Amino acid sequence: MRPDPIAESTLQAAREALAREDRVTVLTGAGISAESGVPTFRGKGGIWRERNVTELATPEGFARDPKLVWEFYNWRRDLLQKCSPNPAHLALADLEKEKDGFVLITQNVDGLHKQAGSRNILELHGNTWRTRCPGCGRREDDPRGHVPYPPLCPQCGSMVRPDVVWFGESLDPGILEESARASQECGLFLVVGTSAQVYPAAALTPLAKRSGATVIEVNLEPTPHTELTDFALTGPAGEILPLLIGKG
Ligand code: BV8
Ligand code: ZN
Repeated sequence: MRPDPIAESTLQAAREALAREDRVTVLTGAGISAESGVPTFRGKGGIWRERNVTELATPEGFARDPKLVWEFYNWRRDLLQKCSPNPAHLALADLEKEKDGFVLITQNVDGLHKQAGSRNILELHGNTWRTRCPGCGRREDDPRGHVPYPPLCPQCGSMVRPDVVWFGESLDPGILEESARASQECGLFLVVGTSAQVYPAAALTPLAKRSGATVIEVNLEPTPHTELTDFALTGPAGEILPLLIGKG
């Protein structure tokens, strides 16, 4: 079902609020990559709908069955290889060029923001194109689709893992602190395509609001944070973001 078209006056007011603010922080979730063909996690067809997240996205699951977990991440790598940035990613890369104080915080691990040309990116949950060795800490960018199994560290021989943050694992403290600061110090906080259910990422929107930022949300449907927002723009990010930054 198509959401009601956004009133032109609401979009215009949101566009003006964005245009007059130089300190802009953006938080994105899986929804911004949906129009690139990347499945989301909790919506229809979502990744977690027919899979057991505790088997696939926890350190316990990896310890129990690393082959199953690598099959899951290889499935996502193969799929992502066919995906490219959509107009929403490209709009954020354009926006960054126009703002002196721009920070992009993403929960996504798909690497599409970087491919779209964004530069100042904080990847809260890591990146599926990078592997990390639990034995010696060695990290490697590995753009191959399929990682042959078993992927062993060339340095110490341990089994390497996707360099992503699983449930029950702490986020990188430096990235989290920079994200909190960017949420506190911005004048406008734009949150796009997240169901606002995963913490600590989901704490950033209320933090921005409490710190006095104007909040714009872009989503297909309301979220637990919609009532916090100054502007809730309902519709696909690939259509709304170009309009919002005045390029659509
Ligand atoms: C931690 C791995 C400290 C990488 C992911 C009880 C209460 C509160 C918190 C907890 C709790 N129990 C446990 C916790 C903590 C837990 C948590 O928050 N659980 C939730 C589910 C209740 N968090 C953690 O474990 C975090 N670590 O807390 O560390 C700690 C340390 C030790 C011991 C204890 C605690 C780690 C969180 C990171 C988990 N890793 N993924 C990967 O393989 O991807 S999370 C996973 O969800 C993804 O990374 C994803 O980024 C993230 C968030 O999902 P969304 O991006 O929001 O995607 P979703 O599908 O949900 O929503 C899509 C949205 O887009 C929808 O709103 C939809 O309407 C919209 N949309 C769709 N299409 C479009 C669109 N919008 C616009 N346009 C479109 N076209
Ligand atoms: Zn190693």
